[in-house]
Amino acid sequence: LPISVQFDFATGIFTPFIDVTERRMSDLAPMFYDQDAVQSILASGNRTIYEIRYHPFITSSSDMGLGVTRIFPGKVGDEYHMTKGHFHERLDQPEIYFCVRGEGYLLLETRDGDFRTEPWQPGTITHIPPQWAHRVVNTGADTLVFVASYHISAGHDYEPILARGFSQVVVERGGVPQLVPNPRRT
Ligand code: PAN
Ligand code: ZN
Repeated sequence: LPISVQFDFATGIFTPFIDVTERRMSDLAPMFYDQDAVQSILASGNRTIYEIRYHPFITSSSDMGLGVTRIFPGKVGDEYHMTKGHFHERLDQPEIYFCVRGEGYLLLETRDGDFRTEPWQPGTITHIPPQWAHRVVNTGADTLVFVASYHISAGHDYEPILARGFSQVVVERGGVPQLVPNPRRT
């Protein structure tokens, strides 16, 4: 049967949801380049960087999932809050991301090192082709909210990002967001 959920633009939360996952500083610790900043944040608490609400819409083994992610504003050192980022395990699986609130960047990279950035603002919808890793960075003072639609069998491969990160990181320099080469790769 058809299923509807109700999305609240003010909060970025839809109901009913099936699952909610919180990603805290400790979960993302290896992803940020400034490890001294990570340690000093962890010493005073383990804040939530982002959270995801899911509805897998499982009506068959070949179905779509919905995920809404809220990335809270903030920086680790000078690097903005961001998602971990991942490849899909299945090589044939794309995804649609829809920014509904906040501002930032979507970072995209292939295993061959082809790197792209998409500036994001409310209303930006990006198609993520298969075999492009994807990460969202919140450069604003507000919570960044985006809707994701993907195939439930796509799978998540975090390992390459954990090991090397993306080609570039998004940092605040002179009070404004800038993309710079990832210090973890130099
Ligand atoms: C999204 C992401 C979600 C959290 O639902 O899983 O935004 O980001 P990370 O998984 O990188 O922590 C998606 O891309 N699903 O495929
Ligand atoms: Zn994905």
